[in-house]
Amino acid sequence: MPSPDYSSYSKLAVEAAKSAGKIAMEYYEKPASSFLIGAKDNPNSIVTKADRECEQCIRDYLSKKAPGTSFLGEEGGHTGSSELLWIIDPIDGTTNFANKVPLFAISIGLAAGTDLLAGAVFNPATGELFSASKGKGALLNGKQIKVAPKCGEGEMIVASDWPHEFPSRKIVSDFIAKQSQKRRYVPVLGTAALSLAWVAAGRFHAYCQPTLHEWDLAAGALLITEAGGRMTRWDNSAWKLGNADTIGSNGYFKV
Ligand code: LIP
Repeated sequence: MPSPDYSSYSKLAVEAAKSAGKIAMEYYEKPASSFLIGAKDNPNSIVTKADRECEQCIRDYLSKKAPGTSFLGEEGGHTGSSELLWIIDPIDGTTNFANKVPLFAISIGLAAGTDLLAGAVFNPATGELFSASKGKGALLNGKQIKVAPKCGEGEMIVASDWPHEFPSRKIVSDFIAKQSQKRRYVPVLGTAALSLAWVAAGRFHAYCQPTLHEWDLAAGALLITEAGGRMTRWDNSAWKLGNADTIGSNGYFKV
């Protein structure tokens, strides 16, 4: 039996991400003081007017085009009762965004339970748009992408990222200290969604973060598996949506 085609959903995610991207870029051109709202539950986790407007724009678009679906958004939480769930990070990398660093992304994934079906990650500052649907591969601006081929341990580029919480940063600083002694490079972009997309595009061999939320990674995880890579937990066991400790790789990385 042919597997179901979810590409119409990934097209919806792409359109929603593009609309939100226009809003994000209007704010990006302005002084941050005009759109910064402040810190959320943690002093390192900030929110802006752009985050809230982008999420609303995405919710409005998708509820019109895919009526009856549910939402889980970083800013608006969980709404709806359908199993078909849009998982939204309206601006992943908000600190970069607010500081005019052009590394941030709108991330929209679609899941049924823990099954990832479709998604898009869009960086409106560079125009790079990654998309995927289950069983159909992953694309960057319409062209197929693949994870990086196997290479020597010492040639690997292994990215990581700083959680908002200080205690979890200790895990990452220990990790970066170790990895930096045996890998070619250990980048930190400041956006999980984009880092996962970059693994899918073969720019990094792995991305490792111990405390991610569903909205940081739903779309990026699908991009990686559809680009031929693998998602695991930090102990190398199988990863599923809902696990915070996350490694997205080309399939040849172990902590
Ligand atoms: C952040 C990510 C960052 C990750 C943080 C956080 P935000 O998302 O982009 O890369 O390390 O844990 O989730 O708050 O900018 O949307």
